[in-house]
Amino acid sequence: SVRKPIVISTWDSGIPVNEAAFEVLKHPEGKAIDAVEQGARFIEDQVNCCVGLGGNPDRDGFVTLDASIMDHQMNCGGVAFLEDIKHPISVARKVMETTPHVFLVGEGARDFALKNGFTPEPKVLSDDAKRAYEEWLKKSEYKPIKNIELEQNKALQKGNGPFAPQRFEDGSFNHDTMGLVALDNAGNLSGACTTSGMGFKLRGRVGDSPIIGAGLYVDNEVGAVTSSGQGEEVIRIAGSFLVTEFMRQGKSPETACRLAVERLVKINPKKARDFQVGFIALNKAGEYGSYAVNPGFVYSVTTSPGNGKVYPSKSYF
Ligand code: SD4
Repeated sequence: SVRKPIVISTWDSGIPVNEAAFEVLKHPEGKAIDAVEQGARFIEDQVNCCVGLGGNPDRDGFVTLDASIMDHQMNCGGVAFLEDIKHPISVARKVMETTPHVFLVGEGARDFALKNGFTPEPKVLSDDAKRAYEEWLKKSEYKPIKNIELEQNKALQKGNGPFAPQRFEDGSFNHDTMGLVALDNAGNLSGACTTSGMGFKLRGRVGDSPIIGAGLYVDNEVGAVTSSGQGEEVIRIAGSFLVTEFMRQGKSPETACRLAVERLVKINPKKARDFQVGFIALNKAGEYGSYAVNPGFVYSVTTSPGNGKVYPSKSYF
């Protein structure tokens, strides 16, 4: 039997995101595409290290946002390098629904947003981001850390928080892109992915999150996949598409994620010890799974309002 509706999302910060998605899915006619947009909007409204305008800036001190969305009919939209617009996921959806295009970036994406009624926000860093940036400037080293410490994850594995992306005293940071995929009552899949990208990145850098097939992919015949972690590594293997294709070949969601991770590690096993990538996957039957390169990745699963649970991901190392 098909387990639906269901929403799964990256990290423990996915718990309240899934709840927001279930505001849509609790209605029998609620659509997965609306659910994932609402979930993404929820976290774009929060101040945290890695999603939305409160996120960590690039190395020049500017917050630039990336997002993508995809529905059950292969419609998709993305925005990248978008500045001072609060809800990139909704701009991505507008691109998907109202233009002949899939992907808008930078100034053009911003102009498009303004023309479509989005209002520009003041260009100020959140207090947390300002502190992190000032700390980072002392060394100015681009050195993403892999993920949260295992001790902290032990608390997460019990499902008791902290339900927000983490930012560390020394300005280092955790990968906390929000990716979520959902299966609605009608049996349709959709997904969304939103991020401020890797903190202290080069200006203009775009990761996997807004790229269809890399940070997000949905094939309504098969399943839906999203990723978090070092985007460059995910782009290299067209990660979310690859996981989807493994599911098409009959692999379970977890096995499909594992095979993609193995593909990544094989490229350079030594280097792979030093970065994190995690995939989460949901299939048409509502079965789900995940796999990460390194320990520390967790994801959130919700099947009815209030029952969200955080699961630790298995990992290659
Ligand atoms: C990126 N995948 O831009 C994102 C980063 C991430 O929390 O997961 N950040 O590469």
